[in-house]
Amino acid sequence: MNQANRITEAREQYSRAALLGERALARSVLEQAIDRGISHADLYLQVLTPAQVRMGELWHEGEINTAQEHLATTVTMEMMDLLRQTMAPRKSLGVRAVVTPVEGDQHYVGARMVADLLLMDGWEVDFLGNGTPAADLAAFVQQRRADLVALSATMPELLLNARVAADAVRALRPPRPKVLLGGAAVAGGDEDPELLGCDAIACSAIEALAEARRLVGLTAERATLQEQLEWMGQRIKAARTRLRMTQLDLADASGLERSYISSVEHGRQNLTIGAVLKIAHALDVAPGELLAPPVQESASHQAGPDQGPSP
Ligand code: B12
Repeated sequence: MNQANRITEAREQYSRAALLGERALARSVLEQAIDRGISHADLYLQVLTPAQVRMGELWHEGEINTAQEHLATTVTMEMMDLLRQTMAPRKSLGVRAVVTPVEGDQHYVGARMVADLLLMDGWEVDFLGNGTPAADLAAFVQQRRADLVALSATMPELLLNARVAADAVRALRPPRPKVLLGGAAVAGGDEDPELLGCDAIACSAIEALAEARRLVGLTAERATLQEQLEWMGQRIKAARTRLRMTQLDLADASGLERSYISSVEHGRQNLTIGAVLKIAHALDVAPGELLAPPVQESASHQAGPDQGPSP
């Protein structure tokens, strides 16, 4: 069975277990997936996320009631607690993020996922499970000396609350934290960060990693798509050669064509998120590491030595 089929199987088994509230079964599905070489990032983005969306849809369609939905969501949060304990974070980046849903938004699973992906990427993270009033949030991030506040908004009608929170954070005395906004409400990519009072908007959890690093000065200015593809190609090639793999080896391990890998390494291929995840998994690196541009060390943020080669 190839890796894509293993992930599909894990997703289906996990959805069933979570819906039934079968914690032990859900846990064994995830443990088995890890034994089969599925990465934590894949489990988050390709198993837990779609399972969670499916459960919520069943609830919205009236197929399951609120109690069943809450049980399933609780199982997913518990499984994320377990996965967090077994993940191997990258070397510390020396930066701190506060991640929170916007006030009034009860959807917190996506925010928790972003928090965990940042943890995996080497951030210190404070996750606030519920939206916090703007003044309290600002006071908290100042006290924690956070470098970044990541706001998660699922419902467009709550974007005004994102603006209020962002304004409160941006009114803090310097050096104030940067504000990154994401979540389903802005996933279309049409929102203007300035209008929403934020420093940046990221359309997906994967994009969040590169954007978060950029905002706190761990990377260069916003890259063009072509630059980003070239950096990624160089990082992939460097990781592949470090593992003494040929392009064909990487193609086999990731389930992609060799010609595709060649285009990627030359910065000529606009990869899908699925392809990034497959390649990251085959190379055993965090997806964010492949997306991150070369690290520029600043006075306040010393990057770790494991950031990969600069092109
Ligand atoms: C599960 C669910 C619920 C659960 C939430 C459980 C929980 N505690 O989180 C419950 C049942 C409680 C719920 C309640 C409601 N829900 Co609901 N819910 C969903 C559902 C099905 C899935 C949400 C989810 O968990 N997704 C999984 C996570 C992992 O995905 P995600 O949130 O998108 O996060 C990813 C990215 O967006 C990104 N991301 C997330 N945050 C951030 C932050 C940053 C900084 C970045 C960069 C990226 C990022 O990374 C994540 C991982 O990939 C969605 C529909 C859907 N298909 O998405 C509706 C949905 C969001 N809900 C909806 C509604 C209407 C409601 C209710 C108002 C219903 C009601 N009448 O009571 C209430 C909530 C009211 C409120 N004040 O919040 C609507 C929203 C409509 C709209 N306005 O756009 C949706 C779209 C369903 C629909 N089609 O009608 N819901």
